Amino acid sequence: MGMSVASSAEAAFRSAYDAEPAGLWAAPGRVNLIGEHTDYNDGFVLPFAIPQQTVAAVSAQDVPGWTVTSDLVNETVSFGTTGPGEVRGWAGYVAGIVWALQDAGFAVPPARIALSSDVPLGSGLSSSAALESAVLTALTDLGGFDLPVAARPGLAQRAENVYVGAPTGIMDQSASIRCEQGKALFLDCRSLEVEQIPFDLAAEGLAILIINSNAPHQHVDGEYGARRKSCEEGARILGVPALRDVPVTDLDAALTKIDDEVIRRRVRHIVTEDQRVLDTVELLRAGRPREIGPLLTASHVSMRDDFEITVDQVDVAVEAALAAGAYGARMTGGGFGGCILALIDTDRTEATTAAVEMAYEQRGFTAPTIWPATPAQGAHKV
Ligand code: GAF
Repeated sequence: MGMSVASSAEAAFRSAYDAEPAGLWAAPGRVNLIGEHTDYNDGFVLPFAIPQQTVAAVSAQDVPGWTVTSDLVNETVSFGTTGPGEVRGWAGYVAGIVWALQDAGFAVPPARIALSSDVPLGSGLSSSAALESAVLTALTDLGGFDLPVAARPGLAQRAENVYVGAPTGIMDQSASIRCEQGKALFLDCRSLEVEQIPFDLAAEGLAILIINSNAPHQHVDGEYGARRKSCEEGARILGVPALRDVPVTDLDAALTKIDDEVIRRRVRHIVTEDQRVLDTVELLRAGRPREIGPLLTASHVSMRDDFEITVDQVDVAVEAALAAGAYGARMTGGGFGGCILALIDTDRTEATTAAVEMAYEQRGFTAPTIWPATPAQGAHKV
């Protein structure tokens, strides 16, 4: 799979520019094992990179400016130095990376870029972070910049927040850039410290199944921003810098200080979710991966009832996977559609897949797409 995306990017480069690229840089999508909407609350997340990736084939050019093409859209876009928002659509993510690097003081070399990707778009698997991270890694290498890996996700996040204008946290770019093969990335979104948690499920006879609900994303941008505002309001009422600063042992007392019923539920999700991440990490460190199942499912219930970011299609997939014997299942990513993940015994792959497909058919939903996920490597030169 990896090589074919790289070959496609290379072929797209040749056909657009009639030349060979100087190099190929790959960056993966991700699933988040647990820790949803905690990143912008300075909390904890535990994503891992998936084998699906975006590859950028890139060469420096001697004329000023940047040209980018993608075999997904068959469109070529050229731009010079721009400010936030000036380049729109998919190319805006590329222009955003150039802008963020320049804004950080780097002299970005003029370049030609060709992109290819097999990260499903708009499914909550971070196709945009994969694109940003591939381009950032490529331009950083080509420019010979002294930009430590730990500082890169923040720069890509700035491209997304300020240039593209999406108020997202730092999880997705961190996952795409910092994940390692066979590991889940335990990230403290305040200190940006990471711990690579061994996550070799195959050795335990376990698998993570990704179930793409194929449900159309609805109102994602507005709802995401609204959740973020409610969390900030909760922190303000409680007098803490961020909801990460409310220990789960103080939760009941904290909730009595919040009059607004909706904000109370949003706060409860974040505070309990941070604790679930810590508990999951403990169990994985202790080599007890099956036991994380109930934490995954509790996370889903919290997203469904307290944070209110699920839709019927993802709830049905979770229920069907659990009924088929999954240890745990939850929606992963920003919400309002997208993917769920289920922790299962490997030999239950077909039965679980069939159960979810059947449940979708009975409800008259568009068929889901289901495949097993293995933790892959973060951004790198191919
Ligand atoms: C999206 C955002 F981009 C992330 O920053 C994160 O908030 C996630 O939703 C929810 O956990 O992927």
